[in-house]
Amino acid sequence: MVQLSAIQADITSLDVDAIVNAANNSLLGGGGVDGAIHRAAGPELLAECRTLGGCETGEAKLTEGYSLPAKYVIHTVGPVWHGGNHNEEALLASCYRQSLMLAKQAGVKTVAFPCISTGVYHFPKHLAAEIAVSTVKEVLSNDDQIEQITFVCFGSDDYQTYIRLLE
Ligand code: AR6
Repeated sequence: MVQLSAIQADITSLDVDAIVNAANNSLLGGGGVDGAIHRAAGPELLAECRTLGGCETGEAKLTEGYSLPAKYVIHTVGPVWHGGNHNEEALLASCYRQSLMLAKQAGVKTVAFPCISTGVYHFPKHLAAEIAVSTVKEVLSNDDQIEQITFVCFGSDDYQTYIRLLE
């Protein structure tokens, strides 16, 4: 039975099997959590990302974690919020689904997610949290491999939202 929890933390500090990165289509780094992950993982991460040929929105790709405590980084590209009529909700759900699929293929037991798309990409935070929790629950309802999912919040508002949704 998978355990879901929320913490307020820097995702790069977490000692889990895989952390998820909220990347962009190039997979070549950026600001926000993406920048933090690349800084903490070191230049080898960018070198591996260069071999991947980018990533479609709603899809995910896996790399090593290099200097991170996490063994793997799962890079996923969330949708930019354009008002809600551009398939944003389904694309965000797809990020969580595809990331978990790669985690399962890699034999991962513990995964930490950031609040994908809720920074520079402006997805409404509460709606994003609802999609994150419901999609993860749905995907893992019949799974006996993944043991722990951590929703990593940078701000205390996100943290309070997740705590309430996980009650
Ligand atoms: N640990 C955990 N969460 C973090 C950290 C961290 N170290 N740093 C920021 N956050 P964003 P997006 C939170 O903008 O909206 C990049 O430039 C942040 O507070 O990082 O998916 C990429 O290259 C927010 O709640 O990602 C893309 O171009 C959440 O992470 C673009 O931003 C996501 O914010 C992706 O935008």
